[in-house]
Amino acid sequence: MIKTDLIWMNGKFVNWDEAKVHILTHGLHYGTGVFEGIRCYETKNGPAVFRLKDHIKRLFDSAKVFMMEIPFSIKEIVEAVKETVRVNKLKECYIRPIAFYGYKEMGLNPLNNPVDVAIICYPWGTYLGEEGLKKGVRCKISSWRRIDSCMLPPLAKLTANYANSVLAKLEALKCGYDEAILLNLNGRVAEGPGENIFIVKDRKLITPPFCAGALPGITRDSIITIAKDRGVLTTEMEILREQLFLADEVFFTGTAAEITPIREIDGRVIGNGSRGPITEMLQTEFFKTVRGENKEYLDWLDFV
Ligand code: PPE
Repeated sequence: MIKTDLIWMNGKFVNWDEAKVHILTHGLHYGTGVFEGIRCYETKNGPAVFRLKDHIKRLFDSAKVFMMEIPFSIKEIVEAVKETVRVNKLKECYIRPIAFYGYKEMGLNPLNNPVDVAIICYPWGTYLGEEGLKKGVRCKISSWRRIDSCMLPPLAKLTANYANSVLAKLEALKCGYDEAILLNLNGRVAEGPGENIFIVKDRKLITPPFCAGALPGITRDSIITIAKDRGVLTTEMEILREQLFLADEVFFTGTAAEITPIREIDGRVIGNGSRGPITEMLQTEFFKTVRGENKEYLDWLDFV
């Protein structure tokens, strides 16, 4: 990973190498953290963070599920994110805000422990490779099922949830694939380990609803809006495994993954076996949007 200079920790900047926590940090032992993934892109008018307020609102929503009181306001965290990008003199970067129950007492009850908050910015290129972005990636339907809301809350970005994602990712990689696709407990398509998923069938988009175990993705929402404005409608509907195989196009959306086409799933070639035309159009429009070249969505950008 590429280091930057300063990390924001509990309201102060510390040097990258000094951004440490105690070994008894509650979140380390029990997964009691919440986080976000945000990207900042270079535009003609300087670096701009994409949908920053929406990401920070989601961070606070995730915290609510853990009964975690973040000791800063949404506004303070929004400003702190921009300040962290600024002090590190970054033009483009990935931004990782995290809040977690810290060190004081051991045991499952986290409520007596402090809540620590940090914001880290660093350059992060393509999530599934430059080639993946252009030609598509190969996916395996995981033998792990997406966490169900009766066990862990898939709508919240809790660090604990990512144990499920890591298991799916490991399995896919060890089997020679680029990425996993997770089904939910009912065997319907949920999402990728770190991405939402869409299929294209007869020029229409379908994506799983939140109750299928899909994170309320901000890229997902952006793509639904951009597609609609270009006459491509999205239905939020349960997706069966075989609908993936029979789709004209399939793609992932996510802050890290951006818009990544899927060209093969469990040995079945999807569509023409490469990036499909609607995926390509949406990818192009998405990249124009985040770089401030689509005037209609300028209010999604927070200039640093
Ligand atoms: N589902 C999951 C499970 C998920 O983690 C992400 C983001 C999404 C969907 C897409 O959400 P959004 O970024 O709001 O469009 N995953 C973050 C972490 C990835 C990682 O490997 O770390 C991200 O993309 O930042």
